[in-house]
Amino acid sequence: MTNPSFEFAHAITRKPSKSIIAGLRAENTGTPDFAQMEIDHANYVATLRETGAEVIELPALEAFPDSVFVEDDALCLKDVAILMRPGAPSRMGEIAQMSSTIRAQYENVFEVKGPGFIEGGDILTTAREVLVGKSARTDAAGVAELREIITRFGYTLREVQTPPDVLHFKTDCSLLDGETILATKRLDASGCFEGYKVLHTADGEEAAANAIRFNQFVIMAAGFPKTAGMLRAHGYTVREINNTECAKIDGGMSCLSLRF
Ligand code: CIR
Repeated sequence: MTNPSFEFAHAITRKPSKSIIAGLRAENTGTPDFAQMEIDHANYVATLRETGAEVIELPALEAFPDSVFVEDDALCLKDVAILMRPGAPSRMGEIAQMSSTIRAQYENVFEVKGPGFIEGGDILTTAREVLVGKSARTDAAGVAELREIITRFGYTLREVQTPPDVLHFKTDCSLLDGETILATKRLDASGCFEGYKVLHTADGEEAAANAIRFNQFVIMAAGFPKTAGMLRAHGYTVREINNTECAKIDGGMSCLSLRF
């Protein structure tokens, strides 16, 4: 019996474009080094493939600096996929570029048509529900439209709140297995994970929270040794990937793929 919240046969990624140096960011911490980013991205894709999954690698899109962050473009569930409606105006055009790939993989495809906004980074799918954090990119109308679509397929959506000044809900959390979540203390303190087992990122390592469980691996950004050690002590097989360049534009491990 597979667990669709972390056992995946497929992933979609998109190569970084040179324009990524103009990617959106909350604060300026330096220009991403494109050559390093290409190396990191190749490592990420190779790690996904190492699990046996098929990875569909899409070509770079120079017109969309943030298009490497494909997670924000769609929500891929077991039997239905939903194209998102990004709250960042510069990212809206990414959806049309993702649409045909999603439609080739799924029979049931829906689109969030608006007027609301919603980005995939604000959505955490667990074995029992779909958690959606309202944020500066995801509003109540966007959440309501997604709820209306996925309820028809038997999913339960629970609306929660992304912490203030945090880009996306999943900037601060990830799924580790069917019942276990890795989260920052600040997000867990909101009470949104009641009923789950929660492991906390180490103090000062909050940026480690954006990880992914992909088949046998927990894939996380390198440079967070206390959190990586804690996960290994809990029995997870951890793979660390350099994320210094994506981090300059607020991106992490989950943002770089769609998984299904
Ligand atoms: C943005 O601000 O949209 C990009 N620079 C980063 C997107 C990260 N995506 C994610 O957390 N799912």
